[in-house]
Amino acid sequence: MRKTIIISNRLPVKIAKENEEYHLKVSEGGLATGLGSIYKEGDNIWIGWAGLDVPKSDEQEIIDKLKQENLLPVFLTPKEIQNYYEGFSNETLWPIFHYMSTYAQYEQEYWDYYRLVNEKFKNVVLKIAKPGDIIWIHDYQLLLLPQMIREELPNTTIGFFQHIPFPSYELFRLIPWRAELLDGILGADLIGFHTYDDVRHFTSSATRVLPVQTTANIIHKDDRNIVIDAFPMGIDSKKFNDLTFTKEVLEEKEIYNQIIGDTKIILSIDRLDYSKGIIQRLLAFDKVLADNPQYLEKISMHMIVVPSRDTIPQYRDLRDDIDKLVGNINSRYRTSAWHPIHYFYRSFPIEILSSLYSRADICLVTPMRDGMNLVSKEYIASKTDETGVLILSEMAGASKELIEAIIVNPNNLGEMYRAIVEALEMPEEEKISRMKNLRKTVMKFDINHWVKIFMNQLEEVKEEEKSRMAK
Ligand code: GDG
Repeated sequence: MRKTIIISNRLPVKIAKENEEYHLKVSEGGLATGLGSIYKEGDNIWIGWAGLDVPKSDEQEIIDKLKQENLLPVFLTPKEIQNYYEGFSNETLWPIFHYMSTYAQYEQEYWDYYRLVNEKFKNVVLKIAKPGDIIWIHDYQLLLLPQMIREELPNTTIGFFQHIPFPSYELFRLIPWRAELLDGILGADLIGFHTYDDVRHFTSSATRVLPVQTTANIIHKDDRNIVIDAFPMGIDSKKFNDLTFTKEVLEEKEIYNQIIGDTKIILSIDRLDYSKGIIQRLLAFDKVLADNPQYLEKISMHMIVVPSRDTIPQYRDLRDDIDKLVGNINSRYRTSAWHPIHYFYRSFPIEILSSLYSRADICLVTPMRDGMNLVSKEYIASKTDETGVLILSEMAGASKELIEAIIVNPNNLGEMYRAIVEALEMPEEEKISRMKNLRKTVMKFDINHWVKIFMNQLEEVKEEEKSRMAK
């Protein structure tokens, strides 16, 4: 029987040790839910890092526990995590792929570990993969894996999807190991990105760096044809829609309303990351307060920043800069009864997110670069009353689909300022008309649709390739 293998850096599970025993909590995140229809079936399986350092003596216990959930772990040492994940993935690839080249580190040791860990993943895959299987690899931590598997199992069907942007050639060429990276990705039969711009950038880098030819969105390499295409990812829209009607969320919203009354809420939710444009967003909000005294005590920004990668210096600096700026703005404008910014540096349960999404008058999503950005879609799916305004950066992949949002350039403070004022003053009918259209898109093109079209196209591409080879 042919099976499907999903591979990503992290398994969709949280493992914690309590009272000498390991406990699992399977993730309810969008990707895990969407792929749940695949990896939970029959012999299908999801391979990834278990997310914690496991002593050798405990490995079998973890393997057995995960097996019940159709999950298979790759065990990584702290040194591997430090160099492959925090190092090459997050200090080399992440800044380059998000156009922040001055942050990039080019360390030979990072690269050596990146290759070694991709090999480690390959070895786990080879323990269970058979030639006819379908393999779907996710994201920038595993760029070498498609070709590593291809060399061992030439006829396997391999799909690859990258969740972050692919930069223009002028940025990508800065990486000393650019040819090896492209070679690695091109081991796949189908390569997916969120947008056509990413497809274009990838294809352009491949033709400039490697001896390959292209016809439309097909790259010809050696005797193989590889298809590159855009698959804009959706969310579990129904879940976000339905959550807003649950008792828990309605109660949360009620408590929140009692505290803030009819203050207009501008919502901002991100992981701590310099690609998310958090500082620029605060500066624009500061200008709105400075130039519009009529809004004082009438509007508040509710800002959640989820701690992330705080072992990396730029992330710690960013956290300190946010702390300072929020303190500065609050101390200048606050009154005893009102805070301009409610800032939280931690994560919240999804019910709290849902109550905030559905209550927020404006959602301000202004990344400097973002592959897609799911927060913008979660806000829309949660606006079941069909009001609310989304302000969205043109640098987020989501801006290609969510065209009824107010689209801004996050480098243009004046434009962001005007967008916030426009959203605050927007007539109710216009808000509703925009939100209705946005909701049509988000509810229809959800995560299940995304998984289905990627998997269907992967099978089609492989069939065509097989019949071409047979000729
Ligand atoms: C990468 C790409 C692409 C946030 N705060 C809390 C919380 N969240 C959840 C949100 C959302 C997720 O985190 C963030 O997703 P994004 O898409 O906005 O950003 P990245 O993490 O950078 O994701 C991105 C994505 O991959 C998918 O391809 O869109 O461009 O960078 O789902 O809801 N969740 C909970 N509590 C919080 O406080 N439970």
